[in-house]
Amino acid sequence: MLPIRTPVGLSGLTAAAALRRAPLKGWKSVEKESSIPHTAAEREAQHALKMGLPGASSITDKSIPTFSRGELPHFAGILTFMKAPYVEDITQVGKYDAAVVGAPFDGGTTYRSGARFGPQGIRKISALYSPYNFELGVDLREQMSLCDCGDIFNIPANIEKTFDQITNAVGHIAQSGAMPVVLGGDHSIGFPTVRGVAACTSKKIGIIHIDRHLDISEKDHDERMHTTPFFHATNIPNVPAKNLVQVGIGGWLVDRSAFPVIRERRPTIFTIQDIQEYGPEKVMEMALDRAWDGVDAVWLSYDIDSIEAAFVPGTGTPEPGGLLPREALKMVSMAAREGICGMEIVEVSPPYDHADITSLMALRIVVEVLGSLVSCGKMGAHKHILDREFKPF
Ligand SMILES: [Mn+2]
Repeated sequence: MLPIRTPVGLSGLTAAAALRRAPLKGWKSVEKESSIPHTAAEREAQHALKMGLPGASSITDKSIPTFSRGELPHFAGILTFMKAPYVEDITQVGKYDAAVVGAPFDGGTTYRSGARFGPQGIRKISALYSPYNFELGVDLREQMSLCDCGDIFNIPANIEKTFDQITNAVGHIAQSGAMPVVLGGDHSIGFPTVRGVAACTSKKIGIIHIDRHLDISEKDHDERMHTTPFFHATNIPNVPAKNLVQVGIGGWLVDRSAFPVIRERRPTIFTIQDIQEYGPEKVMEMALDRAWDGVDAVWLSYDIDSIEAAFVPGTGTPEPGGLLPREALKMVSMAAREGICGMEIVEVSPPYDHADITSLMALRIVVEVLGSLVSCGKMGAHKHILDREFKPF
């Protein structure tokens, strides 16, 4: 057992002594860890032995089975998101606090495709992680229940049929009470996902949209491509445009044809320069104020290309000069602390990725949101908005 260092006052100490005795956050995390149970981990280990048979007699650790089942080894296994249980029978999804679902669609892409492999890429690298986070002091396995629903059956060459499939899937999950976590897919899915959640409630929904691009044109190439989701999302009666907050915008791929719409609908737009000037925390405070103004829930739409292109090469429309990973993690964590009714992570394109770094960043965004929801007691807080029966398209 390591000794727990208690915080001390800094007055009367030399600078060097004060530094040595400063109450570092690491020790707070060490203390907090002792309050998290091991119940679910032990249950999983028992299950692994039962399903995978006891390990060879030469192995001292008797929790190791012959066939890998559950979390370990991290490089083994059939991959669901973080090896969460696969919910094959989708009528059972409501038993979980949050449900990951893949929307492997890149028919809305206007430059590099490949986002149809986004869910597979994110699931693959998700095998790396344990469910515990040191800084947040949370263990997702112990403190919430997560499942993986597999993927939505999208129609590769048909945007509109795919939109209906996505709305039906997200609406089904949302109505069950499980919080939808959608792995894209390109950003065209940002309209049908919100449409699914909005159909489960009479209440209003705001959107925090983190991206380098505005994605608010009515059409692109004559279709509802990945440059258009927020035009169509803010056409939904209970998704007001004034509660659309777009963060991280800038660069050379902002479509001028969208500006009449922007001037009319007046979403809030924070550029990267705003983030440089005010800092990510102040910007997120302002963003949350506007997104939550007069609504009952907020959806988080995260485009991985919002992050500096050097960190996320595996994406469809890279744009240098974006967020730093620490800024991105800080901002999604702040958004989650207020509670969200669901989220999507989009535009991860594994064919353009290197060493899984883009998929890893996307995974990190998702688990940062889940961890922050748990640590602030907001997991499941959105359920009060569910007051309308979802009618599938
Ligand atoms: Mn984008």
